[in-house]
Amino acid sequence: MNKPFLDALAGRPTSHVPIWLMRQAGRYLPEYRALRTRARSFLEFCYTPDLAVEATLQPLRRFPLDASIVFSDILVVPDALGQDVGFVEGEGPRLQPLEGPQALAQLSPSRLQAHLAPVYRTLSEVRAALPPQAALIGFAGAPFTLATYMIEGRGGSEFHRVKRWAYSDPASFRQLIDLLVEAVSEHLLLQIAAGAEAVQLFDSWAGILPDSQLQLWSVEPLQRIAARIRARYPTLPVIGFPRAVGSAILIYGGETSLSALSLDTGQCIAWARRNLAPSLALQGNLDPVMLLVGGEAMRQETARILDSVVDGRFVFNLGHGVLQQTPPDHVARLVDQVHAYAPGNADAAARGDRR
Ligand code: 1CP
Repeated sequence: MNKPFLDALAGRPTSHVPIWLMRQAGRYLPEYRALRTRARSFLEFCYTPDLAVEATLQPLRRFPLDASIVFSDILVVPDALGQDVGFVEGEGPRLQPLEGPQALAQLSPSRLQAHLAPVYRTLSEVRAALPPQAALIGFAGAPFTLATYMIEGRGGSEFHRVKRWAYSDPASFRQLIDLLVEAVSEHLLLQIAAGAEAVQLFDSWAGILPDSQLQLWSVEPLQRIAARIRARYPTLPVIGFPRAVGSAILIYGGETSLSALSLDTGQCIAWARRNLAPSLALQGNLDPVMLLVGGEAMRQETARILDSVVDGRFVFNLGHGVLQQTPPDHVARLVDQVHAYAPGNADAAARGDRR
């Protein structure tokens, strides 16, 4: 059976605009919150295939989504490298921060495959259980975003530590990025071997860097990882999500061997489409707060996004992850509206009519 998500990424015609949502699994679903109580820690949850398979499939049971993303986290890579990683309930990740270049010696890439074996098992079990139209996405954090968590110890701060390291000692920062390019490439190749049909690289913190540094620490690492995947799997879609980089998104389109770019909420899809290579697929970019609000505001904004896409290489998504307070019913309406859309028939799509 044809998978609309894979067809759209490859530029083949599809019966409808495909849709999946970043963070489509997780706390906004009551069944996830119930399942979550069965593991003591979030990492233990991620490393228990029975639980991770179920969490991956939960959104697919509710909504006719075109893709599922394996339930895991970007921070399983630093964990597999031997860094101390934990998650504080309601707050987010906490890592024992890397204190300087001497800490690099403590990271051991050789245990990655064994440590992450449960993630690969989860992928192969999900692949066997997916509805026929749905594709399976594997993912990893991009090297710069992982380095940010590894050096800062958490997300969402001022990011002075990671920037100071990168700007003042680029040689040792490069060692860390190179190590992460290797680890992330290996992790993605193993996910593909286990059944992932596309992969997405989350560079969630790329937007904190000025353009000159972006090239070094975000664009080039993504390019190297994509090239490694291409060498083994020439047609497998590699999606990049460099968040909050503004007009620098053009650098990613020009110089990486990425097959698609996922646009954050601040990007204009029509502008990106005009200025990026036609062979590059786009994904995005409804504001997650629109999904949370729902109703007429969401309907109009969704119709606007759909109408601004002029060719078929498009996958509907959010500009960032589903927010925890999102009513699941809003997701159902969004998926219906996107699936009902036919170009030039925005009104029917807006009513959620099925074709
Ligand atoms: O128990 C819980 O609900 C913990 C919350 C949670 C969940 C559901 C975390 C902690 N991670 C996840 C799963 C997850 N994380 C998935 C799979 C689920 C799905 O998409 O359906 C994915 C793809 C991620 C990716 C991820 N983790 C990113 C990249 C995307 C983004 O949001 O920018 C990042 C930055 C993380 C780190 C992380 N892990 C967890 C949280 C709360 C965070 C973000 C914290 C921060 O803002 O720093």
